[in-house]
Amino acid sequence: MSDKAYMLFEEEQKQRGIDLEHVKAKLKQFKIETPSWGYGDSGTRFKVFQKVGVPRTPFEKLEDAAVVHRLTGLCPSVAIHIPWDHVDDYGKLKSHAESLGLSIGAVNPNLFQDDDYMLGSVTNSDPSIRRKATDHLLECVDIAKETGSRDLSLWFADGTNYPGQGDIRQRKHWMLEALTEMYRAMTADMRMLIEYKAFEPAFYHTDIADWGMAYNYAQKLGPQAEVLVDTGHHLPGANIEHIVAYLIDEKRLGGFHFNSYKYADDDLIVGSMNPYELFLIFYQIVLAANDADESIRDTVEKIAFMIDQSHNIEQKIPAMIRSVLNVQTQYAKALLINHEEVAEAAERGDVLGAEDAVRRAFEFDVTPLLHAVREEKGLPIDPMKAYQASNYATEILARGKGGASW
Ligand code: AOS
Ligand code: ZN
Ligand code: ZN
Ligand code: ZN
Repeated sequence: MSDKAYMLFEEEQKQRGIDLEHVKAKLKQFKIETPSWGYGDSGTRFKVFQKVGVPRTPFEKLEDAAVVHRLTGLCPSVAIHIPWDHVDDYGKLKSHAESLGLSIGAVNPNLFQDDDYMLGSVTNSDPSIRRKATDHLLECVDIAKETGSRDLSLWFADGTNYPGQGDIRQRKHWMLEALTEMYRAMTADMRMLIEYKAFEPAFYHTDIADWGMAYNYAQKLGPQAEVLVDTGHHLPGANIEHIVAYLIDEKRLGGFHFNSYKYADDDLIVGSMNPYELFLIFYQIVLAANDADESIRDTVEKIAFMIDQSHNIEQKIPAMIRSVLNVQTQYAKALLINHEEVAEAAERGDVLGAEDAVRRAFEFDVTPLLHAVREEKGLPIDPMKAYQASNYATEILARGKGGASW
């Protein structure tokens, strides 16, 4: 991309009243956490395809994540999943991350892959299973202390497949009991991010099925508990950006799991199916980031932007690069919204004018802007191409087949 393209872009944005220096500064600060599990083999309930070159250990997953960060400048932290990323010495994992220019991000307990949890983990009617599940939550708090992680992200597969299978209200109490125990074990600088999901693997009821339930738990627990919005976890037609705005306003939006969906929790590459929705989510975030109320700005500041995808047929590393670039692109577009123009149109009752002021930002080609940002940060202007031109993809083939899988 030539300087000329950027100059034209700059001129056009200036005329619209957009301060590109501010936009660039925002883009340079932007961070997206990638998940360790996104680098391993994963798939569907039908088949997990084993790829050659997939990381064999949590250490190698970090090495792949470091490549994504080196090429995009966007991903300095990596979420871990326990026990998928179990190591004997988490201090060692932390220093390995640091030696690669990374840090360990959110710690995700896994309460869905043990036979004991078939009828529930923290909501199981068997007290010894509930104890085991809660102990795992506490173990994850300890791991977070060792890895220096701020966030604990919780997703529970708990639910039932048939009416009568479980006592919904009793399970609600057990859920709160376990969360309370974990909450009390957290240090003052930790956050509990509570994820919700409409269905799957449970198909009748899920114990934390929507944002309202997650929000209710967070409120009962205290200010260190917040809601995590996974974009794939809603029933069709849900207005995710409304949920986002609502939770920001309540100061309970802790973070995102980004991915794309066509039907349900499809875990496809974020921005590949519904980029406009992603843009509208960022519209709400950018709007709140400029709020007069400092506590709202503070909430936005602390949002953990994370990827949660399952790359079944894609090559893992380029899939992750594509994902974070897609997020960056929609964020960049949202930064081009002229909020005064939107507000003035809305004030006049000019519905079409307001919609136009929002949509127009989406229609800009932000390539010159992103190239400029990358150039100024000393990054390759096209990280996908840079990855393909590197030897990394061939070097990792030496790892062979049968690496880490979920
Ligand atoms: C599951 O549907 C959730 O999105 C969780 O965040 C889960 O822990 C993650 O996807 C890893 O499988
Ligand atoms: Zn998720
Ligand atoms: Zn999910
Ligand atoms: Zn998902």
